[in-house]
Amino acid sequence: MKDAGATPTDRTVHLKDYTPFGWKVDSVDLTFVLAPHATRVKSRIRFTPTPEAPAQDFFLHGEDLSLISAAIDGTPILPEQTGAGLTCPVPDRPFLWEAEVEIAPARNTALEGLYMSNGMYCTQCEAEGFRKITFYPDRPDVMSIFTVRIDSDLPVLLSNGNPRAQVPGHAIWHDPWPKPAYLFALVAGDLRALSDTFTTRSGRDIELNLWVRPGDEGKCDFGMEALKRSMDWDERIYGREYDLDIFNIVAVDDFNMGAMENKGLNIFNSAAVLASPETATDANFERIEAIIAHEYFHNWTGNRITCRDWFQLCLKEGLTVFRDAQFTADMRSEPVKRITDVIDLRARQFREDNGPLAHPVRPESFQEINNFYTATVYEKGAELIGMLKRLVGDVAYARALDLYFDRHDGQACTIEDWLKVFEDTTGRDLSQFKRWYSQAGTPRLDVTEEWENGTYALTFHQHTPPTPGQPDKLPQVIPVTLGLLGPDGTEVQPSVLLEVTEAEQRFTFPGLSARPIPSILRGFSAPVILRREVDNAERAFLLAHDSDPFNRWEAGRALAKDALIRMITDGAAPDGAFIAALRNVSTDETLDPAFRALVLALPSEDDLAQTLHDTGIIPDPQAIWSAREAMRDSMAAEMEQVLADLYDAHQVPGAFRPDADAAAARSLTNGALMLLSRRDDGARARAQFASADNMTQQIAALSALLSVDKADDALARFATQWADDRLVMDKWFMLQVAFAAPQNAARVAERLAGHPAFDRRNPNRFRAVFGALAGHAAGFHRADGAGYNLLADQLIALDDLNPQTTARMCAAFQSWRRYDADRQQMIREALSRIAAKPGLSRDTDEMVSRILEG
Ligand code: B3K
Ligand code: ZN
Repeated sequence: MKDAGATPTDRTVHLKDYTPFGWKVDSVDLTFVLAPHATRVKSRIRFTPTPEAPAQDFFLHGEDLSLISAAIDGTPILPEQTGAGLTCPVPDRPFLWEAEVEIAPARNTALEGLYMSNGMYCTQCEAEGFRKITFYPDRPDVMSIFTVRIDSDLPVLLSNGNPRAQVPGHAIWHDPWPKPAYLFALVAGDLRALSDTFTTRSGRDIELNLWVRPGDEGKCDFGMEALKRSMDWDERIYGREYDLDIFNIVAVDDFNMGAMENKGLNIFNSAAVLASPETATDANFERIEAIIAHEYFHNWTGNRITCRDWFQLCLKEGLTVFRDAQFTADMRSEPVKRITDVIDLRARQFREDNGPLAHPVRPESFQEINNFYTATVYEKGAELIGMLKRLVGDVAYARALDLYFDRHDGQACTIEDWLKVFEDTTGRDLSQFKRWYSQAGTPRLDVTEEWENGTYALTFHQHTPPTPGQPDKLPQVIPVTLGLLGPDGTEVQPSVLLEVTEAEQRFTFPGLSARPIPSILRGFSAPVILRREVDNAERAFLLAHDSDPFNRWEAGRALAKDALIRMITDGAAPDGAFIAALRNVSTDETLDPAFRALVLALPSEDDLAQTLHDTGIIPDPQAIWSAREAMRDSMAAEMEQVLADLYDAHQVPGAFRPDADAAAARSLTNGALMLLSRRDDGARARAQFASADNMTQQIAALSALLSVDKADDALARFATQWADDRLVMDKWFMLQVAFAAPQNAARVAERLAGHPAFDRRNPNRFRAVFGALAGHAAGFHRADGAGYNLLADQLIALDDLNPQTTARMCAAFQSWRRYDADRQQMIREALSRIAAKPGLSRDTDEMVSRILEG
């Protein structure tokens, strides 16, 4: 094995070094005797040499394990151990490996491997956590059949697959589907289930359980319904049926990310699955539905077909994000889903792609793979699938996917395998498309136009800026969906797909009676930055007339940005024409209220900072903050009556329902409430807070009161009402930082970190406070560096406990080179202070170095 003998702090793994493992694992039998400080794990693993693999030493990964005993074919052995694993001589024929190790789940605050959360045992093995449970070839291309016995007095004992025995004191689980170790899971605790059944289209009854801690039983209904909708959707749309007798989901309070797709035993951050009308917002419901779907869809895209190595992570993640987005679009509104996905893509992925952390969708090297579960791998990875589908068409896409499932079921695959099914299905050469996987950075697409004798021409010029380690880029294939509108707003050229493959390329449209107005990159058909000289009259025209909802929203967004940038750079007054255009859209009752709410929301501070930076201006976070405030004041003043009418007209009567229509109406009324509070001193918000019978309305009212600094009473009442609800209290922590005035944000975060209910060990709580600080651009970038210093202190303290969450949150500093010399200097000092911490984790070390050096 490549990393045999490497020390944990010095290992860069390269895609080009991939070599297959020299043994096949025929079966794995594990026995767990659970105890918080001394869990015993016995393993019996059958290995068979694979003669076709290159010769290599036998090496098993293992970290933080106390080896009690090991034997080969019953003969005790003394393997040679390093911090990364062990090695020993093995016979050149099939053999049985047996080992017993001891681990201490109660001391595992990293939340990777086997750990404890509120008295419950649970696991997180992706990417490389299984090696903290027992010695094993912990790599995704080693797939095997697992049988697991759990000995414990706890009432609920779960693992992957189907149950074989469940009696007081122990349980046995058998998973008939070969899987890599990263999909292993174990849960044990005093849990309650909401149970249900799903009948597959071939008529098999599947037992479904959503397991929660006592007290959370009332928050399971929505998750269960979402699961059944996901199972049905994957059968209908992708022809994929579930393949075990039972599907378990467990909610865990302490979890590093959203959820995990372990075979037959998905483990969820409780924030990503528990919901009731009283405790969860519309946004929470939508996110929960998407994550349940995402993890369920992994059963085929990830589990039945997995990744050969971790460089191929986007093979399962990009595809599964794409599938969950299709699902959400089907369940809710397709245009609204697309617009919100693009907002998120620009906020997180474009930021990553345009800074020191830029990396290809398929990275070529890493030190710590957990640092590559990024917006680029996930969200840009999903965009690549969307482009592929656009390029080959829906029918060919469906045929290619069928071939992928037929050809690769049970295998650990690569991006080459994935592209090959498209090539074989369509006959198309995808070698240029493949550059999307290897070239980092967001392509810039400059467009110029000509109009002569009834012919309209568009010339595209593509260029991708340098990124760390990649100074020069080749042209990529960019699918550009285009429509042309006539002067009266009718469509003279319905949507067509242009394939831009050259550095420069021209397309002509003859036979037009008048110069058309182009609607370019409809539906955001490629993840690029489109640049074109365009005036505000044309933007207003598209906002009023474009038949493509995405570009309609995009035109409004461009108007908003232009107005705000003029306020920031020239001290201009808020643009009356922009506000008039907003008034027209927001009162157009033919439009989806959710779409109107999106048009009313201003571009984020970070978006404006990046836009300024792209035009060569150093962004001043305080000036950006003030411009948005002033714009909101003007919107509220000039649209007061319109907003009041919207607020009244779209109230949703009756009991709370989390469906898309009701959520859309609430997003519009609550968007209006936010602005109206600037005019009525918070009167409406106070009334809504007092009468709210659901969290969406309560949080919207509280946020509106916070935004006008009138929330003291409401905050106190909220804290009393929800003191015992962890997830709701996370919102209480988060909102106070998010709505603090810029000069106060760091101070509020620091005060909250001293609150008795603050718990650094709980990632949700830590992120509630410090994720909110990092997201508060003007507060985080306060001129005296208080935001930087506080976050650095907190990350230094967290690193000993939880390297994964610490490393992730270092990304708050990634855009540092945009800012002025003083801020850059302060950020460099904050990062250097983190880097100098004795015993810094490999995770954090890699992130800080990349940010500083990239
Ligand atoms: N596959 C997991 C993420 C694992 C993250 C490991 N650091 C969740 C998901 O993408 O579905
Ligand atoms: Zn995933």
